[in-house]
Amino acid sequence: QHKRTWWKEALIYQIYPSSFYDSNGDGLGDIPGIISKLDYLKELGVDAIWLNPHYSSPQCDMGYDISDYRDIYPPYGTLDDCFKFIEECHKRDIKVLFDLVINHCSDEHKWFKESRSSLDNPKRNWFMWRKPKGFTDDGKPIPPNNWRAAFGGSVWEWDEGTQEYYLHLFAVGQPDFNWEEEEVRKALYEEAITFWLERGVDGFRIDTCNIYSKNLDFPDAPVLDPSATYQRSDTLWTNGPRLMEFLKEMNKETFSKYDAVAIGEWPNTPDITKVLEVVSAEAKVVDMVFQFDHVCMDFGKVYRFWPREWKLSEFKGYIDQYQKVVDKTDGWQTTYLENHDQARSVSRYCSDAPEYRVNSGKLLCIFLMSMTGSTFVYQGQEIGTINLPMSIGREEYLDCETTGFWKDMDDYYPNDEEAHEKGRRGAQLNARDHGRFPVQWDSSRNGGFTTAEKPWMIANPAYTEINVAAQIDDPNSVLSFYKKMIKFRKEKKDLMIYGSFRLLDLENDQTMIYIKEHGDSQAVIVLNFTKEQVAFKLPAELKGEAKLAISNYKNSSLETLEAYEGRVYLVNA
Ligand code: TEU
Repeated sequence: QHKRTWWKEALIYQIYPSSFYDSNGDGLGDIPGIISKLDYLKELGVDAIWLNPHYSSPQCDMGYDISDYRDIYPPYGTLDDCFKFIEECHKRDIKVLFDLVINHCSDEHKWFKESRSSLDNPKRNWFMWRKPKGFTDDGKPIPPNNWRAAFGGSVWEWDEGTQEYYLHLFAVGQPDFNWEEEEVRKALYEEAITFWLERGVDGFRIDTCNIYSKNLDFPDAPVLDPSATYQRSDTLWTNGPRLMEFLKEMNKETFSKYDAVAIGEWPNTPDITKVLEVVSAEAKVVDMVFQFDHVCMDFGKVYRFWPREWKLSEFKGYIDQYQKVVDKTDGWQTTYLENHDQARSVSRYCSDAPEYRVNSGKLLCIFLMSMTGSTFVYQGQEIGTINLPMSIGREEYLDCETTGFWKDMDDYYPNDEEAHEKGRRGAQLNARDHGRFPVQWDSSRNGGFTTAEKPWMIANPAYTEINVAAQIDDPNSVLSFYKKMIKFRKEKKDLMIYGSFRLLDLENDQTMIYIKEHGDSQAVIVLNFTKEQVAFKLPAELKGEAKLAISNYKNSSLETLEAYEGRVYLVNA
């Protein structure tokens, strides 16, 4: 059913260039810094690297605002450094995936500058320009609809020069392309994709893959927050009418010609049949997608930072759905718990208290490495790093999503201390900043990330205890556990990577127990997501004797699971 390919079996490691390793002491990570750590990654068991945007950019959204697709952000290095990075990865048999950001570019990209220069510029239609809905009594333009941008304010930015609005679903500095124009699509395929495939890149992680096709009516969003001028609207921009057509065309014109892998970001699509249309091998849209339900379940329905309680059963329900994609069809799936847009998984799904965090990190590692599909690990996850502490000040949060949200709160709730407190708390739990601080290499100043006095963003003070140097030779560390599990996953790939998945305890809010199966062999995975001891019994219907293969505790009792204990039993394997 599933043709075996490198990307299905690959352990894909995500690198955020600004925070991985600083080789020249300017406080910002860089490409030579990444190259210097490739042996570390090889040793960990990494097969492919997904590199977050490293292109020329004014950095209003950490490189997701690209001003030249064919060049490098100078503080990260030169084009030659980048080619050397590709070469050094390939030398070690590590594949290279770049980030593909083509829903929007930077407002400093030459295409946008041309487009905004006049109403009759040949590139005017390359972006989404619209007339105002009208004017207020005192002559101010009214935007075409009430959509709130992902980073706050309206999605429409007024252009004085040409007296029209342009659309930016994200930051003001990230104008959306007009994908309706064939010329735009062709230019993007050429400059953003083929250019890099010609230079040896093995595939792409495709940013905001399901929002290229817009609903051109731009209907108003329902009012979720009566105090706000602009309303949450992301479900209105996803999965638009021409999306499949665009993606199939892109695949045909680019990836398929180079046998490159395409991994799409795919939020707002809980309906698994919709996901199947995209990842089915036959459909030739993309190879796999990142679904979002399990990383959004604690976000508020109105704002990300108005948090919600979540339950393990909810999490398991999503995972169960995702796993069905691979089980029942020719489609492929991804598993991830962290990336640069998310808080740290130990803090979020388990516990980062000093007495629990090591076992929490290992438990989540067992979970990840036993999921069918391709597995992603984000930098720092392999050492079980945790969120920034609750005590850090508001000024340390640099991400435009966090600061944009706070600005909206200041505008909409100027005197409401409770609303502000709720928002602050939400950011402490879930700001993207937690996914962006420097990697903790050792216990020296700033975690050994840079020789500069100050890194570009605050280092997590936890570096004194949680760091690579302290873990690398310790057989009981989270890092050693990752190495072991990554190896185990590959050795048992029929079960772990390709095996079928059956969840046994959907309703249980303490444990997650599932069986992986391939032919006669089985693996039983048992995870206790709580601080409590939990009674436990091996499932009765196994095909033979279950032997304990992996555990994050030295001594496991048959009837009880300890706090955050995780185990893998093998049957006939
Ligand atoms: O993210 C798009 C996305 O769907 C969201 O998860 C987004 O990160 C936001 O936090 C919603 O709450 C991608 C990138 O991963 C992100 O870093 C970029 O900021 C964004 O696209 C724009 O390019």
